[in-house]
Amino acid sequence: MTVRRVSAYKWVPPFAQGLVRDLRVRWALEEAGFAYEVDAIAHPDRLAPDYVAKQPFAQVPVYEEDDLVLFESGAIVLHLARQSTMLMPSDPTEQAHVTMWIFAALNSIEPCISVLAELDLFHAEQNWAREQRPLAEETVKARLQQLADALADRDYLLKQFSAADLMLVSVLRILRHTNILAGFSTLTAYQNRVESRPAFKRALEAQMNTFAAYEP
Ligand SMILES: N[C@@H](CCC(=O)N[C@@H](CS)C(=O)NCC(=O)O)C(=O)O
Repeated sequence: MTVRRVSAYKWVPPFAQGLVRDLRVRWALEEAGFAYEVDAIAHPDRLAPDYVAKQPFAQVPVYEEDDLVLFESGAIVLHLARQSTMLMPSDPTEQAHVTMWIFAALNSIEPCISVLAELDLFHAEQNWAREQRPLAEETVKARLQQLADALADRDYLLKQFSAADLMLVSVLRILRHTNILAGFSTLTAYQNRVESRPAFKRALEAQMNTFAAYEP
């Protein structure tokens, strides 16, 4: 039987709980119905040589599937999507579209959202961050408007839920410390629709349970 393992932190501060990127992998595994084990590491242990040998940037998640070792949540979710029609349809055109939207989420949307989140969550007291914030917020809003226009009145990016929605909503969640998404009713309805999936709830609960079980 295939053994699947995901690395995750034993604990992170509340601002990061529910956002750590192992959530994307847990969610994909839940959607696919694949059982998995969690390799919970203390934050400093990401720097240990045996961990860096698996994840050269000292981050979570690492995904292990028998002898295969993968890092990068996008690559891991795509790998899982190739194994389950719950995540990616079998039609080649639709598969190409899932891949395209995963890249769009990670490469065209996440970067500007991450800039804003880093200003707000790590540097809010710095003058340089206060100066940069208006432009950072404007950039995010412009990109979200383009996304809302592209999504239009569709329930999902493709005809049905796919790994593309999983990744896009995982990225939109990074804005939860702001009220920016509330300005885009199409996107909040979309996020609520995707997050109401039982597989998402199970994945989120599993990540949060790891933190709750932590004893320093
Ligand atoms: N591009 C990577 C990013 C992974 C990442 O940023 N992981 C964070 C947690 S969400 C991390 O472990 N950062 C190291 C740290 O906390 O210092 C991916 O999508 O897998």
